[in-house]
Amino acid sequence: MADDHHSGRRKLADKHAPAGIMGDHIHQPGQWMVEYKYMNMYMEDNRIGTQTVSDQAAIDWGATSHPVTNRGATPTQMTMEMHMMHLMYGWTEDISLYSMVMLPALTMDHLRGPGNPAGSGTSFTTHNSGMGDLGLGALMRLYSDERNDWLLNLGCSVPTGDLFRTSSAPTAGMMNQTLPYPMRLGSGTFNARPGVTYRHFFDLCSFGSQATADLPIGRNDRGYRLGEHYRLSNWFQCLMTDNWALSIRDQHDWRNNISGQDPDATDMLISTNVENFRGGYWYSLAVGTQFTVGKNYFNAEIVPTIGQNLDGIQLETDYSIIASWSLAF
Ligand SMILES: [Cu+2]
Repeated sequence: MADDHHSGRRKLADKHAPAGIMGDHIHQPGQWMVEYKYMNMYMEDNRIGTQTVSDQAAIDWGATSHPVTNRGATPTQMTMEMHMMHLMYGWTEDISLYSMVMLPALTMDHLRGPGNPAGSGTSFTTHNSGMGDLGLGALMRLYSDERNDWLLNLGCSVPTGDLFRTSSAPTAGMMNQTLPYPMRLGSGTFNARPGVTYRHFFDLCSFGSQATADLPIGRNDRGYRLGEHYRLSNWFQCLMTDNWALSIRDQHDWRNNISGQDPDATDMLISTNVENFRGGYWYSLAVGTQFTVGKNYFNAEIVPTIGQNLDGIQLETDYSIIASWSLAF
C-alpha cells in the first residue's frame, strides 16, 4: 500500500486546496506542475480600529492623531492585483520543490488634505507594478496514510521587488516623493515562510487546515522591516462529481506593524507612511470551486472580509478574488 497517497481518492477535483491556499500538496517524483494564479484585493474606505469613517473624517482625524498624519492626503481606495507564476517539481517521494514569481500591480486613489500645495479636497491616483519578491521552498511529507496528509513547508522569499519608486502625483507634479509602504513592490528583506498543512479525505468530501507565517529578517536598504504576518485557514471541500468540487474556507490574518523607519516616509503627509498604522487582525470567509477539464485544473474563490480590527487608521479590506489554472505532467 506504499503508493496509496498517489492513487484513487487524491486524484479527484479536491486534490488541491481552495485557490487562496498554497503549499497544500506534493507531487510524485519527476512530476512537474505549472500554475498561473491571479489575485485582486479590493479596499475602500478608511477604518479606525473597527470603525469605518468617511474620507473627510479620515483627514480630520489625522490632525490630532499620534503621530499627526493625513495632512498631505488620505488614501480612499486601493486595488492590490497580483499575477503569480508557480512552478512545482516532485524531487523525491516525500519532497517537492517550488518557486513562485510574483508580479504585483498596485493602484491607490487619494483625497488631498489641508497641507497639500496642489489644493485641498482634490483627488489623485498612484500606480506601481513590476517584479515582486521571489518565493522559493520545499514541501515535505511529515506523515501520510490512506486518509490523512501532514505537510511541512520550508519556504522563503528573496527581495527582488523594488522599494525605491517615486511619484509626483500627490503634489500634481510639484515634487517627487517616495511611494509609501503599501505601494512598494517587495519587502526588501529575506523572509522565512514556514507552514504546516493537514488534510483529511472522506469519501465525498475533504477537510484541510493550514498555518503559515511570513517572517522578515533583518532590515532592508531603506532601514525598516515589514511586520510578521501569520495566517490560519480551515476549509471543507465537497465533490459534486469526480471532476467538480465546491469549497468553503475561513481565514484569520494577523499582521504586526513595521519595525524601524524609512527616513523618507514622513508620517505627517499620509497615514500609509506611518509604521504603527500597518498591523491588525482580519477575518475572512471564502466560497470557491475547483474543477478539471482534461489535465487542466481550475480553482477559483471569492473571499469577503467579515471582520477586521486595524491599528491606527488604514484602508479596510472588502474582498479578494483568486483564480488559478494549473497543469501537472
Ligand atoms: Cu502542485
